[in-house]
Amino acid sequence: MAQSQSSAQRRPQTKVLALSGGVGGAKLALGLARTLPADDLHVLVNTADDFQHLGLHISPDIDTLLYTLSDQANAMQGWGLAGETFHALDALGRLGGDTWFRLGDKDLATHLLRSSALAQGLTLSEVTRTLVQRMGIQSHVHPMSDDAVRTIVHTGTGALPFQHYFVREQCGPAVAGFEFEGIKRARPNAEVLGLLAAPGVACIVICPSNPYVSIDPILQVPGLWHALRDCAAPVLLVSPIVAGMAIKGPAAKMMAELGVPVTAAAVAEHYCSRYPGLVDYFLIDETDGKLAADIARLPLEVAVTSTVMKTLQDKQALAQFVLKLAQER
Ligand code: FO1
Repeated sequence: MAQSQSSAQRRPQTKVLALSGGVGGAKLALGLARTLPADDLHVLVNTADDFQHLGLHISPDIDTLLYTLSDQANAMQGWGLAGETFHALDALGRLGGDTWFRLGDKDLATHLLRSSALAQGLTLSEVTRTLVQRMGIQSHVHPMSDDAVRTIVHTGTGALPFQHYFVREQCGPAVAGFEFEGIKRARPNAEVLGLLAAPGVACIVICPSNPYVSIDPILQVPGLWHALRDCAAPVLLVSPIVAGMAIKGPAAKMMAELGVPVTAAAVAEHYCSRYPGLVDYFLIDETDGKLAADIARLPLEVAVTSTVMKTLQDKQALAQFVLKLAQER
């Protein structure tokens, strides 16, 4: 009598794992969330932008994703909540407190709940799961690690914690390099390792986030990029550089300051050289179609589509393109 297969083995590969950080990543994550059956999307989020501020533990990339997936985000800014007020911050300013990092009144509730939960000994994954449930989000949101990893930006005028570089200095100083403090002892998210070891993953999507400060910190958590590479599912990466520019954020400026050509080809080279065998498909925008042959010399397949996401329709169209490409493999 043949051993009947478990339901997990019988179900086809339907789960999608997306790697995301920042605003660009959250856009494609939203497109995937609005395209897939609710329970099938897992998002692995960068936490190296996290920092302690005013006694609060702030997790910007997690919150940008949560607010985007729950349709609460300030769409113009990409981060923070729509319809926000800043009465608490203004009152803090009158008392001489730090107001350079704009914490809205409603946003503060998230930081207060997270900070008190962490202070009670919950892990970042546990408090993120609570926030996901309370915000009515169906997708699964996984911090890359529950251990502290902090991006330090090395600049011509010294080393800066990430938010000091990104917000207080408004990405002004020229970057010379990045360091992820704590990364060597950071343990990868166990739930994601479990997902990658099981047969249910249909594809892995590396969203169009900043390679240096959003995706590299995730991939460099010990054991993680190898687990992604060794998973049977294809890995598809969407270039964050289109026609020599970053859609949003300092990626292009950072590349120029590091002496790297600001092209989709250079992004492909970044990943192939650091994570050999990881990326199966590299997706570039139609405006960069002429680069396809050049990039295809690298050990990956190149696909050309419209990768600029302005509307929800654009986000869903790109998500559908990615999922279709993965199925064809
Ligand atoms: N980005 C800014 O440029 N200025 C801010 O004042 C700011 C406040 C802020 C508050 C909460 C939050 O979750 C994100 C916030 N961000 C702000 C964005 C954040 O610095 C970046 O989104 C990430 O760290 C990089 O993607």
